[in-house]
Order: sequence, then C-alpha cells, then structure tokens
Amino acid sequence: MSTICAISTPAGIGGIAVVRVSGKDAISIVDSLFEGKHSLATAKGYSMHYGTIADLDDAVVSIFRAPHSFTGEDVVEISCHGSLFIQQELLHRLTGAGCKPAQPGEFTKRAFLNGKIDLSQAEAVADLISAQSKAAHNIALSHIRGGVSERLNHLREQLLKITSLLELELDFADHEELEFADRSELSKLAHEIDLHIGKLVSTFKLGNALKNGISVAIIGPTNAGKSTLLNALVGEDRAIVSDIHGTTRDTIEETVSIDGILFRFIDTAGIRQTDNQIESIGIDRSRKAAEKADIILYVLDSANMDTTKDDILKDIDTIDKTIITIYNKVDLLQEQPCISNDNEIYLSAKHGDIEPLRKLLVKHLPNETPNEILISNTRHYEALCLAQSAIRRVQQGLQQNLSGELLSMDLHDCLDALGEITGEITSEDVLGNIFSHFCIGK
Ligand SMILES: Nc1nc2c(ncn2[C@@H]2O[C@H](COP(=O)(O)OP(=O)(O)OP(=O)(O)O)[C@@H](O)[C@H]2O)c(=O)[nH]1
Ligand SMILES: [Mg+2]
Repeated sequence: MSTICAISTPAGIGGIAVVRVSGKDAISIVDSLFEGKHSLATAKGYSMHYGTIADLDDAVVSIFRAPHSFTGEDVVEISCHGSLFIQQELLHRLTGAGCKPAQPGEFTKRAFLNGKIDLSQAEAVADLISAQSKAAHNIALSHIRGGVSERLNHLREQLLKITSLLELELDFADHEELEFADRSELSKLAHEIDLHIGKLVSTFKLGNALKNGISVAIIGPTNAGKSTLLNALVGEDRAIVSDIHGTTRDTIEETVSIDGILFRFIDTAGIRQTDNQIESIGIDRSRKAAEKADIILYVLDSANMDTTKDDILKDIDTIDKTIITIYNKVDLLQEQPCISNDNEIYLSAKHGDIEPLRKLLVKHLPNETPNEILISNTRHYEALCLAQSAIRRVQQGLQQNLSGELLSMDLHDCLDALGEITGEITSEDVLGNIFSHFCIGK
C-alpha cells in the first residue's frame, strides 16, 4: 500500500497546520526532508522532534510507529506554520519524495482496513467532526468508543453459535433424526435478538434528530407573530416582521442550540385563503415543512383568535407529531391567562419572554436513559430493519417447523445485515460511498 499525505487541519491560514503522512515509508520520506538533532529512522513511537524543513519552516514532527497509530501504519504528523504557501510547498515536497495525495477519508479507511476500528466507529469519526451540538457529539463519541459495535458483536456471536449448530445438522443430512440445535433454545434466542434489535431501531428517530437537529416548524395564521417568535428564538432580526398579513412568503430556517441540543426552527408563510399565486406556493411550503418537522409550534394571536386550529392544520398530516400551541401577544390581553401546560403556552414573542418555551421544547424530547446507545446513522438503521425482518422470518419458520436449511438462510441474512454495520460484511462500493463523504486529511 502506498504512503499517503494530506493537510489534516482546515483549509486556510492558521497559527499551525498539521500535515499527516501514513504508510510504510512515512518515516523515511519525512526524514529525507527534515533536519533535526537525530535521524528519524531510529526515533521511537510516540515521540516528538523539533527541526527544520530546508528553506521552508521550523517544524515539530510526531512519530507513531505501526501498529500503534490511528491508521495502524507508521504515521508522521508534521506541525508547521499555517501559511498556505508552507502547507502547499510541504505537500509538494512530500509527493516529490514518494508520497501519494490522500483521498477523502483515506486515513480512516486504512484504520478500518487494518482492524484498528470497525466501520460504525469510522463513520462516527465523521460524525464527531461534524457534530454541531453537545448531544450530537455525545452520540458520536459513544459510537467511536464502540458502543454500537459491542452490542452488535454480542448479538452476532449468539447467532453464529446457533447457526453453526444448524449447519452441523445439514452436514449429517442422512441422519434425519439428528438435531444439534435445540429448537426451543433457538426460538428463545431469536425472540431475544428481535427485542434487542427492536430497541436499537426505536432509538433512531431520536438519535437521528439529535444528530441533525430537531426540526421545529412554526405554523399558524398570518400576523400571529411567527416571524417575531423565530427572531426571539434566534436572538437576532432574521425574518422580516410587519403587521401586513402575508409578510413571510418562503420558509426561513435557523439553528439554535438549547441545553446542548440542536434545534432547527423553520418560520413559514402564514396559512390563509388567498388568490395570490406566490403566497399559495409559500403556504404549500408551510404545510410541507410542518409534515417534515419533528415538532410543530402552532402560533396564534391570543388577542385575535378568528381562526381555529382545525382551519390551519386541516390539510397537514400531524399523526405522531408533537404540537405545541402558542398563544402569542399576551401583552395585549386585559387579563393574564392562567398558565400553560405541556402542550400550550402563553407568551409575548415581541417582548422576548420565550424562556418557558425553550424549557418546554427540551422537555418534549424523549428521555435518553444514560448509557443507552442511540442509532443515528441511516445506513445502520436500514441494516437493523433488514436484520429484524430476517430474525422474524426465523421465528415464523420455527413455528412452521421449517427445515434447518431454510432457517439457516434467514439466520445468515440476519448475520449479514448486522455484519454490514460494523463492516465484517462489506463491499468496495459501500466503503467507497462511506469514505467519499469524509474530508481529505481525515
Ligand atoms: N403586541 C404584540 N405584537 C406582536 C407580538 N408578536 C408579534 N407582534 C406583532 O404582530 C405583527 C405580525 O408579526 P409577524 O411576526 O410578522 O407575524 P407572522 O405570523 O410572521 O405573519 P406572516 O408572516 O404574515 O404570516 C407585527 O406587527 C409584530 O410586531 C407580541 O407578542 N405582542
Ligand atoms: Mg412571518
């Protein structure tokens, strides 16, 4: 395998840039460009060396010797000054000395191929880098530390044991009476595995929402104060506010972190009957945004309630959605209404008294049990669904007294689906697809 190099710090000017080199010639190639106190050829792993790169820069070189490195190969990280010229020139010299420029995610791909991490951990590295909130960071970190892998490996081990017993029966097909794999044992195990997989599958909605941000659509009649509410949540004048009905025409999305959780608020065009073509398109978008959202904030003008909730939400599929009704503009009411429950809240967006709403939004998220593994990756979710239907076929097959041969086929489908998540079963296409989404240098 070739020795690769890439800039691992973000593109641009910085105090320091790190150029990473990995492969069997990493140390000798860097040694040929670097003048330090001693040659790098004899440098120990986990050691750092100060020196110069001729006519270019001072640098600190960190040595990681195989297999004790991220990629499992010899790795050298060169920390130099972060000027664009230095970074490019250093890359140029490295490729001149025999390195190949790394492909996106190639360092992590090598870590996977060399057995340092499994596929779900490799994917979690990308998630960790792109995490925008504490919640997303926590999920990625638990996956990097092997949370998902551990669960899946345990399930696979149990399945493999029973599958091999079934296959032993097939080897002795002439002796029909032989049954190595106890069917009631298998049935119990299949049921347990079904439950385990089901539990993981059910965490996806929350895991995915926490990773990508919980989407919250702000819906309601015109002039209710939806844009004012968005601005209050974001803390800046993001959307145009006016007392003209139908001010907002298109959806406007902004992210806000509340208690370490990322929310994506979507302000929408007020819903009303209109002949205006552009406004109608906007209203269509409002409905679509509501249908895609995890939570709907249904905003009303509490001083002027001439539309009903049904009028506004009638064409929107709200099944399984959390709807919080917001009675806005309480400052205009003679009497302060007595307060709010988990699905209704009185507030004045204009006066920015939105703290109770922020608390309510967080309260509406399902509680995570500590140490629970959340599935946040669509690929994992789809593979788990496949594994679940395969294990259910096994259960049905057992009820129908199907032959060991047929049972073993479904068991293999289940094993394969689980193995795809951690990368035990994989294809070049899947790998290519996963790592092409990484940045270069990771
Ligand atoms: N008194 C009072 N006025 C408010 C409050 N919230 C919004 N308004 C006013 O209500 C009017 C409409 O506000 P917007 O935020 O533009 O309303 P909208 O729901 O986005 O309206 P459309 O975009 O037309 O659908 C503006 O004049 C706001 O200043 C509030 O809490 N109290
Ligand atoms: Mg508006």
